[in-house]
Amino acid sequence: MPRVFSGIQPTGDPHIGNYFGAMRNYVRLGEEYGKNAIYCVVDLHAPTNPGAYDPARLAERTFEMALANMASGLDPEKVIFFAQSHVPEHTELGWLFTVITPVGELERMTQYKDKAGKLESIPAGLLMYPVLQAADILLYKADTVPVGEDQVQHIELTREIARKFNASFGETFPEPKAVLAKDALRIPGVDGDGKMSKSKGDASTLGILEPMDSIWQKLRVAPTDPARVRRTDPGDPDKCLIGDYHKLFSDLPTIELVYQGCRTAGIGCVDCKKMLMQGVRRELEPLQSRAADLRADPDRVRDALATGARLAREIARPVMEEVREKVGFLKL
Ligand code: AQP
Repeated sequence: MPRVFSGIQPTGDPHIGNYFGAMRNYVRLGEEYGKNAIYCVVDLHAPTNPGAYDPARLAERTFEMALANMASGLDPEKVIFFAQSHVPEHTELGWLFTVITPVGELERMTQYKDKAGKLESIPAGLLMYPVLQAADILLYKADTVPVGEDQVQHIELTREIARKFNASFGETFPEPKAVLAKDALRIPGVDGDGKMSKSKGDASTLGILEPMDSIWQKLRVAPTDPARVRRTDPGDPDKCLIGDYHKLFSDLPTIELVYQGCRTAGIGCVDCKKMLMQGVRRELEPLQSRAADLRADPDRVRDALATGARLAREIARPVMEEVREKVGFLKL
């Protein structure tokens, strides 16, 4: 039976990269797959980000990430939605996968190299992250994984782990494929320094729950095409992150207007940013209003996660029974 799985880390406030790159696809596929769409706040992964992990804030961040997904349109009554640490089968399967995964494969992972390169002491968990991620997906025998482009290499490794497990212990897992949001492959940070990323901190991100005036303050000073020095210089909107953001937030006539205006110096960068802000408001204000409703009634979020964990375990338990038997554990 076709099944979707994806997870999001509670490592900070969800941003427009997470939203356009992944969260909107969760909602779309949820409509299609119903209870065969399984989504999870992957709180067991969060401590592998030493810079972004604070035990005093993990529970709150897990709650906030769940709330943000529900405010974005994820309906926990239609799909299965839970927190990873509430389903202990994830770690059990993850451990078994460490046994069949070569360390060399893990050391090749781009995200590992980026993150490990900034650390003096590298936790083993950072290296093992994609192994646990493979367990997250395969525990539900999911074959479809909506993610941003940065995760494609991890999904390829998941396929390899599935192949290896099947070859060693008999046909058990499907080889899942990544589903990308084609219009939002790798959204740049608002500071102009590479990919927008939670763990890079507030200066990189535009939060989907961030107040509008704070978003505007970041957009106001955001870098634009560096070749456009004066208002009268023509610019290249394809080399400008404001141009990229317009493609996410603005309607087609506005995109055509600002792209043409930029190329002919008919529109200044501040006006271009103000027009972008109209699209930002249109997209995020309703979402933020739903978030405020949920915050006023936090049990809606907690109850949804509790039900989700129960439903997830109903799928996970028999899969683990099958796995335990195949790998040869003593059955009592
Ligand atoms: N900038 C981005 N553009 C498009 N998609 C993105 N995603 C993240 N950043 C962008 C997608 O969001 C989903 C959830 O991400 P995650 O929380 O699992 O971790 P991540 O990919 O590592 O995202 P961050 O924001 O960069 O988090 P940190 O800093 O904690 O590592 C994923 O599907 C991801 O592809």
